[in-house]
Amino acid sequence: MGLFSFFKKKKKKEAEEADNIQEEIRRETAEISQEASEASQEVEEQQPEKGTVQVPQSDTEGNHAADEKPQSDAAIRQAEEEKRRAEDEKRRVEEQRRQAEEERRLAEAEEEKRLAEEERRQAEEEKKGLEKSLKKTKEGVFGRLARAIAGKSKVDDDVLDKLEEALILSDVGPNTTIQIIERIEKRVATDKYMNTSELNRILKEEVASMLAENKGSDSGYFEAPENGDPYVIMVVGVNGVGKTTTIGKLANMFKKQGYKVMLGAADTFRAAAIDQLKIWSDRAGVDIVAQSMGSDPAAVAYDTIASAKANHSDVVIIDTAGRLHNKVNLMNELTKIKKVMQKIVPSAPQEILLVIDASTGQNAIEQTKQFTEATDVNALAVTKLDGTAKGGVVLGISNEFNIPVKYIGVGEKIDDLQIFDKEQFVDSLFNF
Ligand SMILES: Nc1nc2c(ncn2[C@@H]2O[C@H](COP(=O)(O)OP(=O)(O)OP(=O)(O)O)[C@@H](O)[C@H]2O)c(=O)[nH]1
Ligand SMILES: [Mg+2]
Repeated sequence: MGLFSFFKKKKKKEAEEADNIQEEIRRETAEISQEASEASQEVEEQQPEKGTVQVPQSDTEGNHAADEKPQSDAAIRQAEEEKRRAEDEKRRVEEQRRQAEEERRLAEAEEEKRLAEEERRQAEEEKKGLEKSLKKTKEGVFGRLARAIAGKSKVDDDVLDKLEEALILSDVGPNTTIQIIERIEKRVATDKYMNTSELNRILKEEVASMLAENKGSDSGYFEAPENGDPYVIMVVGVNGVGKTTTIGKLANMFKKQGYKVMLGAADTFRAAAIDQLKIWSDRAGVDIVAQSMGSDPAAVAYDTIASAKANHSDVVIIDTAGRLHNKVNLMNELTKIKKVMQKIVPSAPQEILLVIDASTGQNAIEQTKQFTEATDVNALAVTKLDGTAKGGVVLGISNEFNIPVKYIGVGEKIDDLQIFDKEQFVDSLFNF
């Protein structure tokens, strides 16, 4: 569920309110109709029965009748007047209802337009941010490639060699580079007259379709459990990759989407790590559960989940330490954290998010291998794309692992996190 779902929830509430108003108007109309029909019944009762002639029965009675007649005429007139008024009122209320309905329809259309516009603007801003953060990758390597192939009339072996070199240098990784080159070779073979200016279009198409084949790299959002339990994200990764920063950015993003977020400071190795997460929780305006330095990370995780459940939080994000000396230690620690969380929320953690630093290039791929062997990582966040020329590593990771790259970090600020969009990424990367 994303931003759009949040707005949809808001719209649903507004529609319910509008329905209540409509119901009130409908009730009012029904009451007035009832009054009108009572009034017209009264008029009918006052009127002499059709076909009967009223004959005065005696002189005295005749005198009486003469006295009563103007009274009954007045009553008829009054009843008729009442009926007219009731009918006028009914018309007025009906007109009001029609207008309210019309206004509601217009407001709905307006809101939909505003939402679409907002989404478009956001997408545009993200694309600009992404292009800016990929600047180094593009200038460093693909820029060199662009210069090398400029002026060449067709895509020949020399051009393909330079492309291969560029992909390797931008840390796409050997396996993915080979796949891309093979695809381009096929295209060149079928389309003999392809020129170099078409190369970036072809690259975009081929890389996008290569990534699309990896079904593991879809989706950016999450589904909260149906039973009201929180969705728990356990964040893992080696020292300094940007775990805590990414947690702060995620907390901010989820909060903005209307979710209730709680953070757990289960990196208890350093006092500074706890303080750092506290600062992010303040910035994002979300709750945090922390204990003192050196306390058991599993106990902190347990407290966080218990507190999140009691407070009806939607999302819990658990920070973990990056400095465990070996794989066995790491695995034991993470398993222990998982087990205690499951005592409260059996499906927790629904997400184990591995954070990797793009600027470490092939090391990031190696870390992904190691962590996926040690734990059930099911989502990836690639950080620091803004400061590196090794942005190509995202392509390699997205292509070679069956785990979706969900988020990318494009700066140190709270808003510098994007939901990874393969197509948009490829489009920005090969836009030279
Ligand atoms: N430029 C840039 N810097 C980032 C990004 N994400 C994190 N950083 C920086 O990377 C450094 C380390 O980030 P942390 O969030 O502390 O990393 P960590 O993984 O929690 O580190 P440990 O707790 O020591 O294991 C900080 O200086 C962050 O500001 C990013 O997307 N872009
Ligand atoms: Mg940290």
